[in-house]
Amino acid sequence: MASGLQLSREELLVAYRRMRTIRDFEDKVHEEFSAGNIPGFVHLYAGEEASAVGFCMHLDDRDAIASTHRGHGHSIAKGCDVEGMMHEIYGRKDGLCGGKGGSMHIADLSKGMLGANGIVGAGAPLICGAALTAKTLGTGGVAICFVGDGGSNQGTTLESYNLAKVWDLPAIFVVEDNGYAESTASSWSVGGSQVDRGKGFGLATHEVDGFDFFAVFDVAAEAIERARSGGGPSLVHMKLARHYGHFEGDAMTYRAADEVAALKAESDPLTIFRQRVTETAILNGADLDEIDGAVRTEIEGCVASAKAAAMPAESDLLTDVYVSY
Ligand SMILES: Cc1ncc(C[n+]2csc(CCOP(=O)(O)OP(=O)(O)O)c2C)c(N)n1
Ligand SMILES: [Mg+2]
Repeated sequence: MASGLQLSREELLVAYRRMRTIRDFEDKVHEEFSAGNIPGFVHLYAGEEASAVGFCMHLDDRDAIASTHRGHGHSIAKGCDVEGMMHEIYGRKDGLCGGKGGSMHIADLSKGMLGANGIVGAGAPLICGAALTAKTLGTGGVAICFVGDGGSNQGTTLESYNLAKVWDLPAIFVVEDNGYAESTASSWSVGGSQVDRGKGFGLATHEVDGFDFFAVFDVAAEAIERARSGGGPSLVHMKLARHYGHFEGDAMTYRAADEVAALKAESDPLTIFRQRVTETAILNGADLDEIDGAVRTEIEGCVASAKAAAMPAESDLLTDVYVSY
């Protein structure tokens, strides 16, 4: 695929709409959670949109992704139904997973979205399985795991780097280094370099600016093309940042008082995207404003319909417990 800046007008609008949808979805969930309207435990992805969208723009339904506990952005980018996701987060019966998974277990196998995941480091082994399936069946599919800086220290992740190389899989590990694992700074907890870890296992590696959709899109194109054409696994490391706390309710005492404000002012992936496409006159501000308005209305509609939707019935308690063969 062409470099990000050579994308067609339509493709750029799709990319922006996906990033804007993630942002508004997360801002709305933040608002609704703070008001006490959402049950459970929620981790928001706002600020990290360029990663999910930069990669998933290259994928289709034969490709698989595995996500993390911070999974809404990956799910939206991979094409999960946004209204179904909102209903799921509200625990409604018609949610994407019947209201039984909630924020941390959103999945849609028909879209190749293997799931958000409450277990840190659990995604990497999953994509080895998905990539082995794609390779064995010759589907041409690739499998991508998004993993945090904290998850990158899990043995499961490092074992998966090895397995991906040994099996020569169409697999890509995307290390989303947002600077923290809960409240622990990655500068303190991650030994050595992420890229060197990948090299140590024989993976092709890339370092990319996680705030810049176009940079991510181009690196993703290269790694995905390598995987699709039988060139084996890759690791992509990027620095990025979350706009909210680790979880909703996090007082963020470990972050400097002005850290988030500075991030929003200087490193917001949506602002960077807008600057880039308007500077180069590929799109104009009005194109993007129109999307902003449409997405705002869409997300408000999702919340309204989620609030009006039915909860699962008592009789639903024992369904989906066992697989029927
Ligand atoms: C195996 C396991 N250990 C610990 C936890 C608790 N936990 C949940 S999120 C998290 C931090 C993960 O940090 P990172 O991988 O950097 O992802 P981020 O939250 O920054 O997106 C931890 C330790 C868990 N869910 N699973
Ligand atoms: Mg992190």
